[in-house]
Amino acid sequence: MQKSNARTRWEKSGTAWRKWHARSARKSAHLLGGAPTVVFLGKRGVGKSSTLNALFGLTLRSDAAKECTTRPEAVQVRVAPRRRLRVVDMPGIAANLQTAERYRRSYEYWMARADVVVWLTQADVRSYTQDQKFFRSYGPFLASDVQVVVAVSKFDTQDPGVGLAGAVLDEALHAEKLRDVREQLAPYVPPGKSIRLVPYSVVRRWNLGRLVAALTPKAAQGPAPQNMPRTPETEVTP
Ligand SMILES: Nc1nc2c(ncn2[C@@H]2O[C@H](COP(=O)(O)OP(=O)(O)OP(=O)(O)O)[C@@H](O)[C@H]2O)c(=O)[nH]1
Ligand SMILES: [Mg+2]
Repeated sequence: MQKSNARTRWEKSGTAWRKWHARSARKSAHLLGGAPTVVFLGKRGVGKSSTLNALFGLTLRSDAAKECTTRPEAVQVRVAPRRRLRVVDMPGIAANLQTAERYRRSYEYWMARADVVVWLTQADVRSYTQDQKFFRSYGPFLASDVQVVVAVSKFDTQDPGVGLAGAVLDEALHAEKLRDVREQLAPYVPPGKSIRLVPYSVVRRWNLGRLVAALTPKAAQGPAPQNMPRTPETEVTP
């Protein structure tokens, strides 16, 4: 019993140290003009890679049938003439028990380095257990100043009219869905952290502008830096 308490204390202090270390690294990266890091997370197949492709004209692999992204891919993208972000496409969580454990280190690594976490949950699913478990397990790796965006993907499956010219949007349905998502996730997001919800659809290209606008962290919304690399860069990471 005593041993397990000691172990828990050790694990907690390890988490605190990693968070402190990652926060210092983020601060120095910002001082050096580094791009803020935006990490895309969510269950398998919610549309992380497709969303990044649609938002930034990338060519990340996506798949309609089986688990697809197998390692994190970090890419520098331009969101305005002198504004760039480092977006990270993550392997989805909970495809099966083996991969859930294998990707643990990647989630910890990137949660600790994120300036903004974009959590995708898809509009046509009303079960949130895995989403809740994720925030409960990895929420402690989020620094206090990290912003959380909950992107409600595939909204066309919920309201087939979204994005179609002349279609009447079902505002009551949108509000009901967003209220449900917020109520289900809010208790599991670390205390004191607010979440911003953005519904959107890649296939209808609906609300993509609002999603991009939600990605720039408040701390980086001042004057744009002067020196920027000309081409997207990719990185190999855990
Ligand atoms: N109906 C609909 N389907 C979408 C939308 N966005 C993505 N999809 C589909 O969702 C499926 C999965 O997309 P991916 O981008 O591979 O999902 P992912 O979250 O990256 O999956 P993993 O890498 O396995 O974690 C593909 O068939 C996409 O075409 C959308 O807005 N609406
Ligand atoms: Mg993917």
